[in-house]
Parts: sequence; structure tokens; C-alpha cells
Amino acid sequence: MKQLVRTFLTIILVSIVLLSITNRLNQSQGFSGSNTLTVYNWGDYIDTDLINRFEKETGIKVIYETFDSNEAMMTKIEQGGTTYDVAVPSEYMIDKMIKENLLIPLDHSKLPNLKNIDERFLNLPFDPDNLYSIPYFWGTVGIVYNPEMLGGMEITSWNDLWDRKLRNEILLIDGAREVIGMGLNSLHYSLNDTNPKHLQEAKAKLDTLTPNIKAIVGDENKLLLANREAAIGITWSGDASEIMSENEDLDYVVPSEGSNLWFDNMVIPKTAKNIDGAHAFINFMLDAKVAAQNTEYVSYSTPNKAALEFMPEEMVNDERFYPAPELTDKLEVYENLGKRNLATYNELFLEFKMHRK
Ligand code: SPD
Repeated sequence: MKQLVRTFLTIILVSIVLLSITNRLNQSQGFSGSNTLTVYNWGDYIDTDLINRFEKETGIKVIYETFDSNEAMMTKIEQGGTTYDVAVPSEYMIDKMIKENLLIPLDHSKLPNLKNIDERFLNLPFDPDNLYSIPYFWGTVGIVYNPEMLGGMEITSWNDLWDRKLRNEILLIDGAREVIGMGLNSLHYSLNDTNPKHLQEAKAKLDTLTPNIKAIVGDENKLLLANREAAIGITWSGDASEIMSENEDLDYVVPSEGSNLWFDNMVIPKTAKNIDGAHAFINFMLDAKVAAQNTEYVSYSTPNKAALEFMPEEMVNDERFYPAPELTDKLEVYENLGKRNLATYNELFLEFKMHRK
């Protein structure tokens, strides 16, 4: 009998030890359970105070990871291994993820704060009915520059960037669609062009911009421009807005040949382990005051109409960052061009980077 009790106790003890090791391993590898939530977002794209507040209010522990391009995010999600409960891709990648069956349909009854989103940002072609994605931030691609460092020069177009006076003055965003797109737009081609001849022409034109390029950078562009290390940055509008809030000499322009209008949305990837927690997090971020605080912190443009009344007027009324539909209607949204064409954009961008070395 004693032997039986001892064996029984040993089994219970071993089970407890195994359970706690599994739990710890799961946490360190970013696996979510009912009490944890893994969020995968762009760098510099949330007020971390809000994460703490969400944790306190819900008792859910957030594991927060960042990426710097849609392509990097997609590779990580496709590879599996790490389980993300919420991710924040842009429109063309959302289209791709839906087609590849990588997303979970959302339960709108768990997202009552969705009513706060401006209709203008709902039911967009990449996800009609918002079955899989909820607006987070939106913006344009453009040129932030310091006229004072350029002797008063005014920049209005992509083609202005090829001016010989701008030697070593330009910081380029580290994004394949953005840089190849800039080459295409400068030749008056579409940002979604897949004609190989046009793409080669764009790449050849970009190669001639090399003497004017100081560096190809990620989030550090803000520091470099604020510190006057360069006079010009090709950036997403929100980065420009953040830099400009610290230096009023700078200006931001959407080039006259055209540019990109983009939308970053929250999604729940298929591999999510905490689907209820993911809905709770998305709904929390949609709250008007939370969205206002987040927007003031990251400086990007919010699609949350109800948040606008809690934000400083000068921010909401700045047409450079809250352009009217008449302007945004003229811009192009990236389309999902398919695996082959997206790979071509990436290869051309890599070749362009190699050409600089
Ligand atoms: N530092 C945050 C950057 C987020 C930018 N997202 C823009 C995506 C455009 N395709």
C-alpha cells in the first residue's frame, strides 16, 4: 500500500514539475495562453504605457515584439514557431494573408468600440466588411526636409531629389515597395506596376540617385533628421510628423507625381492561442481616449474619429497629416501583386542597395 502511495505521489510531483517547465518554455518562446497575449507590431508604434494599462485592467500579460517591414513580419508568421495573437500588417500584406488563409475571422460582437472608426477607413478593398482586419493607423509616403539646410530650396516632386545640390543629403526608408515605388512614380508609372521593362527603368533611375543618398535607414531616420545629419528623408507621414513636432524648420510634402496611401490594420493570425484576449486588446486600442493617447505618442494619423476630440486641435487640423479625401483619392494604395511580382520588387531593391556599395 505504502509503495502505491509513494508511486502516486511521485507521479503527481513529476507532473507538476513538467507542467511548470512547459509553462515557462511557452512564455519564453512567445507562446500565448489564456493569460498571456503576444502582440507583433512595427517598431515605435505604440505608447507602452497603454500596454501596462491593458495588463492591469485585464490581468493578461502582454509579450510585445516588433518588426520593421511587412515582408519580415510575413516571413516570421509563415515560418511558424512563434505564436502571435495580434499583428499589424499593411493593406497589401493583409490581402496576401487572407488569400493564404493565415488570418482568423473577427467576432465583431467582441469589438463594440469599432463604432469609433471613421467610415472612410472601413470596408476598404483589401478587406471588404473588415472581416479580418481593424484600422490602427494610416498615412502617406512623402518627403520631409529642412529648407533652411538647403538654402531655402523648395521640394515639391520626386524628381527634385535628383538635383546635384542634394549630394549626400537624402535618407531613404528601408522598404522595397517604397523605394521601387518612388522610382516608378518619378517616371509617372503606377506604384503597382508589374511591367518588367518599367521596373528595370525605375531601378536604373534609382541607381543614378546614389550620389545624393546618405543612407537607407529604419526608425533611426527620425534621430538623424532631428540632429541635422541629413536635410531630407523619404518617410512615412507619421515619422515626419514626429520629427516636425521637435523641429519647426522642417516641412513635409507629398510629391506632385503621386505617392502611396497606406493603412496598417490589426489582425489575428491563424496560429493565435488567445483569441478572446486578442479581441480584448483590439477593442481596448479602439477606445477613443486610448486611441487619442496612442496617436499623440506615436504621431501617426488615427482612423479613430471619436479619438479626434481628445487630441490637440493643431494636430487634427494639420492637413499634411490629415489630408482631405480629395487629396488621398489621387494617391495609390499598394496592391497585393502576387508572390512572383513581390519577389521581383524585393530583388530589385536588394540590387539597388548592392549598387550603392
Ligand atoms: N515606426 C512605425 C512605422 C509604421 C509604418 N507603417 C507603414 C506601412 C506602409 N506600408
